[in-house]
Amino acid sequence: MRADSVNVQSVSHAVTDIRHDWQLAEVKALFRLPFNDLLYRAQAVHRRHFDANEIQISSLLSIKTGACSEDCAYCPQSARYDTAVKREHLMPLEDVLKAAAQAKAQGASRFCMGAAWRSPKDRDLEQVARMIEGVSSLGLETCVTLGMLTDRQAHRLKEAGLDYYNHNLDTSEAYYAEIITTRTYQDRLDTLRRVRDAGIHVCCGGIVGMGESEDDRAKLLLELAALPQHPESVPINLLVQVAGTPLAGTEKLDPFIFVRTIAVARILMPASRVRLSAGRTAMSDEMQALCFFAGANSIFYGERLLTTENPLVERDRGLFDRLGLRMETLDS
Ligand code: SAM
Ligand code: DTB
Ligand code: SF4
Repeated sequence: MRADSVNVQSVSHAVTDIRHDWQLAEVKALFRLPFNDLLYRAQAVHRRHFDANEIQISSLLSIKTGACSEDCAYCPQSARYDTAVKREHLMPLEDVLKAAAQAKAQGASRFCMGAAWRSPKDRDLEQVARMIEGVSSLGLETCVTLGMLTDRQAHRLKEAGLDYYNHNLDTSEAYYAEIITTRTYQDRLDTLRRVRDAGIHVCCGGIVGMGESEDDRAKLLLELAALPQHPESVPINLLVQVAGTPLAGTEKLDPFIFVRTIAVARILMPASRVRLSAGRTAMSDEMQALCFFAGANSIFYGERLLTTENPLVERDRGLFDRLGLRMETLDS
């Protein structure tokens, strides 16, 4: 189902369980529930709002790679770190459309284009606008992630027909300063407001496994749930540790804490698509199944995320078959 159509099942419950006033103590209490109780609760919320066996599928393409001026400590595309990522200029339109057509043929319903920019230049934005128009005309939903935007740029993207803008808060405000120094949390919130005001759907989440505390994870989710409107899509990324980045070698997160994070996101943002995002190559099939049970109902699909690996399409199809999951189609 498209995000802009009405989810009939959710209507009667929307008034009761969509909240923007969650308190830190409540969120921490959710994180600390016995695992079975937490998952049972998340699954119940999930079923009130969604078909529990349907997964939304997006494919990613890095349309401009590497040489980014920002210092995000997790990111292989920052110019400040010596990683194996090769710099590539903005991709030609035809190449983007070829990749989008392939993603559609493989079953994706949304195509997400990412650029390693602090913020786009107006000249570049016009090229991205052509890409959005082209991808839309293939019958795919469109998403872009280009960094910080001005009001005018957000409106320009809307005019080009953009469906979703991805811009993550990444972590709690307190921990953010340990991870990124070249822009502020408030910068991120400002862009999110501009995207929302321009009438574009918001895709906003974060990364766990960066050495943050339980408090930071709770505060990230609290921050997302306190937005005036919950993001339609909430990506929960498990840090992909890339050699050369400052976060390479960070202690691995207990997988059950990752699943708990998905479950708490589902409870706090009942009608949002919770996306099991980066990090799936390091997860067992069983762990991914637990994430789906905890309320994740979208993934990135295709063998690459932006610069790092993602499970092969055949493997994901096999997993969906084994779990009886269906891929969302735009007319379903
Ligand atoms: N440059 C733009 C920006 O930062 O908003 C858009 C692209 S950026 C790569 C998109 C998101 O990818 C980041 O906000 C971050 O959440 C996620 N990401 C980047 N590197 C990651 C990694 N190593 N592991 C997990 N998520 C990562
Ligand atoms: C999101 O939250 N995760 C995606 C997407 N939004 C753009 C990106 C993950 C990137 C992982 C590291 C890489 O492949 O470069
Ligand atoms: Fe640049 Fe985005 Fe990577 Fe930060 S996350 S270094 S802004 S590409």
